[in-house]
Amino acid sequence: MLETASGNMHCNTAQLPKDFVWGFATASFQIEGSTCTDGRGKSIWDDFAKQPGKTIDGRDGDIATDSYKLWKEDVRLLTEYGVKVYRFSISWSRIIPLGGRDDPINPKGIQFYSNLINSLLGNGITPFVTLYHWDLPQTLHDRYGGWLNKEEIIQDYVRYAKVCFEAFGNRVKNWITMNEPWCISILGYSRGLFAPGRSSDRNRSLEGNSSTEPWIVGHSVILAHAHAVKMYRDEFKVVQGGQIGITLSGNWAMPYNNSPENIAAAQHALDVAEGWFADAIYLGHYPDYMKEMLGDRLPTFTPEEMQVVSGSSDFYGVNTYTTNLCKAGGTDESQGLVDYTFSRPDGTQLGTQAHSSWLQDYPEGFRQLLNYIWKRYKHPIYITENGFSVKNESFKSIKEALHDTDRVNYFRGITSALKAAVLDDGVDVRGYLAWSLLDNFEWADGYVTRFGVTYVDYQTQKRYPKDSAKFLTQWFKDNIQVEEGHLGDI
Ligand code: PNW
Repeated sequence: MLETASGNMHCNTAQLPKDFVWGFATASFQIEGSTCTDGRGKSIWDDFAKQPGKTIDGRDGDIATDSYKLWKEDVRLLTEYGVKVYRFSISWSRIIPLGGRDDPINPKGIQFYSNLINSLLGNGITPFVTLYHWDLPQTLHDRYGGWLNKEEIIQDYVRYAKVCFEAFGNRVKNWITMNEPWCISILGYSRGLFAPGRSSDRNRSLEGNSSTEPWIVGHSVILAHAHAVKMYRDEFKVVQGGQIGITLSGNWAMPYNNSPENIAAAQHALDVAEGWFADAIYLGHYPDYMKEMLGDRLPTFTPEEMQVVSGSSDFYGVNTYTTNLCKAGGTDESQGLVDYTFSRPDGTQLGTQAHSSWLQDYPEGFRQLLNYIWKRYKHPIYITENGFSVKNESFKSIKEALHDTDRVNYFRGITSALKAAVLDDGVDVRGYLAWSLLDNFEWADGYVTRFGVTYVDYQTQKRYPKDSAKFLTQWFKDNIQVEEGHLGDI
């Protein structure tokens, strides 16, 4: 009936298993707006985005896609697209405006997410909930330095997580503790591009130390994650029965050419981009290469801490967008002293260039990454983000932008690579979430860079499905087995 890339004609084996889930992802600060509504406290992104020069278009997150008000419209879109799951994040400072373990809980914040969750479930959509997608309560940063203060932040994060499990855990069965610790640490505390914007570069920031702070922050994030997971497993899992894990950034790294240095460089790039967190969490230690590179600037885990960290994720959540060609000899520790390029030795480009400078389309790298993660970490994989920003989409008319051919091509390549990884290579991928449901606040890029499968007209906040939304809807309809299959395993 259906034919796969490998030419398999059997109906069922040509499709992803019936419990494979797909949907879209968003994050609180990127879509909600209403930053001063119903008792929400400030996050570190509120004022950061307002400082001159922090976002490309000088715009902030005060309105975003207005989803705090328009969330029913978002759920309607999800229903129209026929998704099985939706990944969103909770704004910590809506739940606990001042953030800390002794600070009051905001019932209106709880109510907002509770309504959203009920509405999703009522429409047959399973929520995947991220607890932390970069919007640290401002107060915690001001009080004690936020992620720089391990002892304090662990306790405050664990209490916040507990409040969420108590309030939503009867209905939410899929928890993601953290989104992309690499970005939290490197972009926030080394390059200074993301809040809180700390860096050794004094043109960028009056405070910060790029050679020490990112590694301290990464360490705190791992420990806060691990303690929250321990608490979930000890106090909630038996009754609530959900799963909990972490989401890591994971672009594929490919040697620039066959030279031994560049082959080693590609592994070094993976050791820092993924291994920093994944080796600690799934394998029980930091990568040797990081210890070598950083010496005593890399914090160490006590045996008691490692006890909590090791095995602290039920699955591997991966956010992946592109592939980097890797050349040895760079000076950037956050990339493992590796230079990245998209230009092959013969001068050709790896793939189609996105609006984001760091992103080109290369689906074969996606398949290789999935194989690498599965073989090395041996945990079920959820792709928690994957997507493409079409070049100059913001400068096109709406009508033109809706025909997002480069994004459709991107998803066409990715979906076929996904199918090959699952069906031909045997990689245990359980779900796929595209980034993003909507065009939204793209952090330091402001609103210029668009990742949505739905166009948002920021003048009216009207939403318009792009061709890519239709493509994904149709593809997953065609490529996941249906329950009432004639060959069903009843
Ligand atoms: C992710 N890179 O960040 C984030 O989780 C989203 O909030 C964001 O909107 C999305 O990707 C698109 O940027 C990334 O340098 C940041 O490869 C940087 C990279 C990848 C993802």
